Amino acid sequence: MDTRLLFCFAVLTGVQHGEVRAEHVRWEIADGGNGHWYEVFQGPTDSYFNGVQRVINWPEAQLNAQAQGGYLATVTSSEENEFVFSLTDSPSNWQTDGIGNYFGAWLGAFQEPETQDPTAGWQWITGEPFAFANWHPGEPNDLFGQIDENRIAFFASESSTGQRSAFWNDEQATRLIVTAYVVEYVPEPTSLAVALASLFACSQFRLSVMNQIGERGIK
Ligand SMILES: [Ca+2]
Ligand SMILES: [Ca+2]
Repeated sequence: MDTRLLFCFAVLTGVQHGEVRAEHVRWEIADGGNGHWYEVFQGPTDSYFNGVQRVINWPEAQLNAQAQGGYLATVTSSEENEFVFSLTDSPSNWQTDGIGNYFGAWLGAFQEPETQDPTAGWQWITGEPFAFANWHPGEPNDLFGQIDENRIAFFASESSTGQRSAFWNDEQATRLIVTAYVVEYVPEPTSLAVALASLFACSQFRLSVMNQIGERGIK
């Protein structure tokens, strides 16, 4: 078969390839969003620490996010925060330490290790400006100055914000209490354009084949 025909066949039958999976949720531009896709994951079924199943630390969560083709969600506005939190707002994505603290999903923020001021130097892993923050009352606190907490996860305190909230806590990167993480995906901007251009090329090719047939006549 002509390689161009093969290519056209591949394009026409393979447009679905690489499409975002159904469990992804898009923050629609029509709804004031950025058009990105988001997905909540939980830690491995066989991970277990201190009575909590599916625990995962921040570095592993980020590695998994990258393996999925995304990154831990970067939450750069109150609107994005509400949207991302809403995806995680179910008991299965939260764990308690048994003394009134509730730990939600990891987000894609970090602070250089050993930063003395718990509020200083926060960055998003994408390099987007860290201009918005939604700290829980009393956070970030490096656990009252005792531990270098340099990552961010959703957090709630039963006495003040209930069992789930859109507030953030600074948390140790390697701590095993968080069981969920949110992956953000930027859609491939060229995929649709490539498909459309390919379809146009295919239709042009088909026209030229038809013209050649017309010129030669069908025998
Ligand atoms: Ca983002
Ligand atoms: Ca903290």
